[in-house]
Amino acid sequence: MKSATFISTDVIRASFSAAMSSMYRTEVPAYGTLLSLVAKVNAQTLAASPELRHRLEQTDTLDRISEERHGAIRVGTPAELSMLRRVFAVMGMYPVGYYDLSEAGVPVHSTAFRPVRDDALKINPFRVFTSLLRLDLIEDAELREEARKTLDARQIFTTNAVSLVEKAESQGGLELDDAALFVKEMLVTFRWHDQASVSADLYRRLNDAHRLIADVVSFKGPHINHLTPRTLDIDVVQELMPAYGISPKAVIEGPPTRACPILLRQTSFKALEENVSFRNAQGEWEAGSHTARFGEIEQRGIALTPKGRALYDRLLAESRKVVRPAPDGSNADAYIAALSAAFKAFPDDWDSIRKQGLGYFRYTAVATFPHGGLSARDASDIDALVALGAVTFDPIVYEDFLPVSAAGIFQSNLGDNDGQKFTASPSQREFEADLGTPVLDEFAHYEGLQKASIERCRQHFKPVALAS
Ligand code: OOG
Ligand code: NI
Repeated sequence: MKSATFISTDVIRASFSAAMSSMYRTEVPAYGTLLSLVAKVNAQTLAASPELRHRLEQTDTLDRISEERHGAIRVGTPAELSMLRRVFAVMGMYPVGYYDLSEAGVPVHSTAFRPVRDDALKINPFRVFTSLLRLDLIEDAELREEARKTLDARQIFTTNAVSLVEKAESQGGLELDDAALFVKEMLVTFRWHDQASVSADLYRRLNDAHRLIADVVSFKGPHINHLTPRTLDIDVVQELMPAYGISPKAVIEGPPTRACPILLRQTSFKALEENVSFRNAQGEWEAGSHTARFGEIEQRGIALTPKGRALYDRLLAESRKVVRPAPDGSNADAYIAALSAAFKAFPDDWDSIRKQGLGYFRYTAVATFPHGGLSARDASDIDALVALGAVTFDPIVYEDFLPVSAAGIFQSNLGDNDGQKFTASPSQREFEADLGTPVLDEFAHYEGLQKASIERCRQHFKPVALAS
């Protein structure tokens, strides 16, 4: 019997990412503009910094940059979330991290589906920030039930998509034709619907409870709400956006501008007001509008250790105590000044970040370094190897998200008067039960990558240690 040739999950993901990008470019033309702007700035940044280009080449991470984007969707039920987990697994994407947004007044909790292995990230790092609506946070019991009924009645996956997921699971992969069909069928789930599945009246009531509830409940599917390209210099893109006809939110989320980028910096343009129709009591379509889809860009920096992350969280909180960024941007300059002042306490050179254990690094043995030049003790001590120039180190890129930034991005799309408060109630266990699996702990994962690279260096210089 001829054995099946399965298409690699990385190839399916790359193909899906490209298909989503081209769909979103048609749906939201400003996204296309943003892509060209980011490509231009990235090319300029690389041309101006041969050192950066060299490090990206050395770590085999240059090519992925132009392919790199993340998207976001919001679903309404545990069944939708757990089916998504199975869908993303077909593309080699797994849930990493738990984000509680209720703390920030947004009634969802989330994870990020993304490739995990290094080689998979290099081929295509596409990720999807996925939020589950917290119906339990809707106070009005009647509205909550109406929302639940509406959600339970919809099917966001095509019949073909579901059978292909089942097929991939039972055979252990998909062959070429099935993989192509899978990508096509899955696009249907993420596309935009300009006809709401609820009445204008229910939409209004959901919207009054929270804009996001209306966004999740009122449509046939969880339209992709943004796709975010990665830039190598977010300050330049932010400054150039207006000249390209795009008006960005007033402040960049995350850490301030630094010589050594940490974690993640993001900025977005406001959600578009789009025409949507609702059925009225007579069954006729009525014109209305909905705002959901927006544009975002991001710059990624080093993944921080729990110690580095605690420092980051503390400094961010400190600066927000001084100035809280107003949604209308009126105090943007004061916020940026307070942020920069607070972050003076975060070392801004790779060596200090490394020595103080604030960030994760990948260590590489310098192949040409003579083994004979090392004592056995030095050969097994990573700090000694670094000091002697026998080993180099590169920051491990943060591949995940930040809840405060995510909340800022959510908020910038909710308008100024959507300050509804929800009781902060992280419930990772419930989320994982709904998802059908635990999420991967991001810190443990980065730690593992760093450790493995240290072990490779030790192995490389082991002959010395054994010889003496
Ligand atoms: C997701 C917002 C979070 C990010 O980059 O932090 C996000 C959403 O609006 O659904 O995408
Ligand atoms: Ni985003």
